[in-house]
Parts: sequence; C-alpha cells; structure tokens
Amino acid sequence: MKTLFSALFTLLFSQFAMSQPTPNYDESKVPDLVLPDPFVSAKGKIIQSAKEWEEIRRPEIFRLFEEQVYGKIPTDLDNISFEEVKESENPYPDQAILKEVNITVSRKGQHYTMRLNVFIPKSGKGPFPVILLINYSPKYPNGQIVEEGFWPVPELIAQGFATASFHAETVAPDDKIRFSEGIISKLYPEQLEQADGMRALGAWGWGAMRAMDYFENSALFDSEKSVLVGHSRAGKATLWASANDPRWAVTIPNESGCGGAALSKRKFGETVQVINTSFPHWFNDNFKSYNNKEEELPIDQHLLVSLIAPRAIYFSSAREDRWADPKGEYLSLTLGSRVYQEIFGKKAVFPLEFEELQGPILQPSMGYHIREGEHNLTPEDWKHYLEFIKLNFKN
Ligand code: GTR
Repeated sequence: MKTLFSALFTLLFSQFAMSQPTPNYDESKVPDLVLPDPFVSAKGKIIQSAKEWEEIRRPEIFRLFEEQVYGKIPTDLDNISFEEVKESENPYPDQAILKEVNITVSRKGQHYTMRLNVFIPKSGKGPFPVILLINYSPKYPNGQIVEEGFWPVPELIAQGFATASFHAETVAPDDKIRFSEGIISKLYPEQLEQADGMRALGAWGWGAMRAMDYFENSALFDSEKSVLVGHSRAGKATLWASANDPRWAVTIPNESGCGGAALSKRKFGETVQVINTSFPHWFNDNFKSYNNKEEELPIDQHLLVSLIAPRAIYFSSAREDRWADPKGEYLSLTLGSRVYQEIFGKKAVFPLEFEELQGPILQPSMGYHIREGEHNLTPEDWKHYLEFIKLNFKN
C-alpha cells in the first residue's frame, strides 16, 4: 500500500513539476530583446509630435493591450449613485472621518453595488488630494484595514491626504471560477463571450474608475490631485486602469511584476505561461496564445508605460522579489520614458544601468526605487511614494 501511495505521489509530483516550468533567474539566459518601437506606427510611420502620438500611435498601442492582454474595460452605464452607509467602527476617530460609500451602477436594468472605504482628514482644509489603494488581501475582505504599513492611513491623513481603498472582491472575486460573479456577469455579461473581454484585472480597474467618479462628484476631494496605488496583482490593475482613465494624475504600481511593470519578453521569474496557468482569470483569453511565446507579443510593458505619458508614474521593486523581475521592471520604465521625453518634453532621465542603482530616482514625472527585502508594500515604499507625490502636487 505504502509503495502504491508513494508511486502515486511521485507521479503526481512529476506531473506538477512538468506543468510548472522552472523559472529562469540567470541573467545570462535572458533572450536578446527585440522590442516594439514606440515611435513607429503599424503602417511604418515615424511618430514625431504629440499630435501624431495621440492620434495615431497611442490608440494603436492601447488597442493591442486591450485585444491581446488585458481585455476591454467597458465604461457604458446608465446610472451611478453614491450612498454613505455606517457599518464599521472608525479605527482612527481622532484624525479622520470614515466614510463607507456604496457605489451603485445600473446598466440595462441590472444593478450592482461596490463598497469604497474613505478616510478624510479631520483637520486642515479641503478639497483634499486623494490616494486610492486597490486592495486584495484575503485577510481583510471588507477592505477596511490591512496590516501595519500596507495602507498607512494615519500617516497619509497626517500629511494632508484623503485616502480610500476598495477590495478586489467587491468588484470581481480573485478566483478562477468565481471571478465573473461581480460586475462582469451582473453588468457586462457579454464580455465573457469575447476573447478580448474584461476579466478580473480589468474589473478591478473598472472599480478604480468608479471610485474616481465618486471623488469627482464630491467637493471634499481635489480629484485633479489623485493617486492610484496597487501592490502586485493590484499593481497590474492599477497600470491598466490608468492607461484607460486619464483622470489619475499619479500612478504607482508597487512590485507589479509579470503582466504589470516587468518586460514579458525577458522571461525572467514569472512568465506569461506561468501566470496564465495559475491565474487564468486575470487576463483575457487572447493572452493565453502567448504562453511560452513571449517573442510573438506585438507589445511589451514599456508601451504600457507610454500609454500613461505624460502623467506621473513611479515603479518600485524589492531586491529579493526576483519572481517579479526587478530589472525587467526598471527597464520597462526607462524604455517607456522615451515617450515622456521625446514626445512630451518631460525631464525623465535614467542614466544608470539597473546594476548601478544606488538610491531612489525621483523626478517629477517618473520615479523608481528598489529596496532590500521581499515582495510587499512597506512603510519604506510609502516614504518614497509620498516624496514623489508631493513633488507632483507642490503647486
Ligand atoms: C503571485 C503572482 C504574481 C503577483 C503576486 C501577488 O502569486 O504570481 O504575479 O501578482 O502573486 O499579487 O502578490
């Protein structure tokens, strides 16, 4: 019996090992990169001005990401309303007012309500600049409080920001079977039949856009001074949301890795095949056709950066987070910076190689840091983000 059991175990284990390719962590094995040029249109036109960028190249790149990677984020809706409810105790009653906001969206006779948690400074004079964090921690499904440092509400409030968060689960569950149980099947069921339809990352981005609708609707917030932050999978959603929605002034994907900040074609750490196998509900169906064929992708993540230009963007990495490919995150930012500089005349210069980086790089439109330690969103990360945000909002 024991032998049969161990034979079965060995078989199952080897099947698992076969289905999970060993990640590459060896820089010498990274393939030579052939990356699509931001300045050459599909028809071969050289893009030289902001007008040509906005009218020709940007829409082309946007459509490729929509079609081949993330899926559309539909924005048509019949009605949106905001209602304050009172369900939780305010954990910071001395510093902040807590607003729990139900955002209800109606489309084609269907209604769906998501929950946004907002803290507003008690002192100081509004309208307040606002920082939204997309949260997915399974430990805090009501999206209220996350571990020390991950969402440092008292600190953000003390520095004069309003800050809000919603949980992924309130829009689309982070589950390969149940992901459509939120807005996708309730409001946009036709997306499920489309190979370039919205999936979980797009749905989380949609949630951020509805939060922005709320900020714009209220005199409490200075929605032109708005920051979108997400860690890891929520960082991927942050990037795609901001590419879709120019209302975000500052975009901060923290350690967002594969399908986020990192270049896919490097195949370092997590790859397209691995991410699509573990999380088939994150990206659209077409993205699966690039499993183990990253070289065939018509885009790479530096072009996602370019879609956000000239708005401020900040990438970050952690030294031990090799799964997310820190060098690939830095490279896509620096390659994307060419659009900031050459099309929009922004000062966004990255003279250092990844290996030479000493401290954070802080420029008004673009910033980057790599810190020691593991994959997480920490007080050290927030410290740099606040400096970057203040640099952008100084007037
Ligand atoms: C990992 C996944 C990454 C990253 C991370 C996270 O399991 O492979 O792409 O998103 O989860 O969200 O923390």
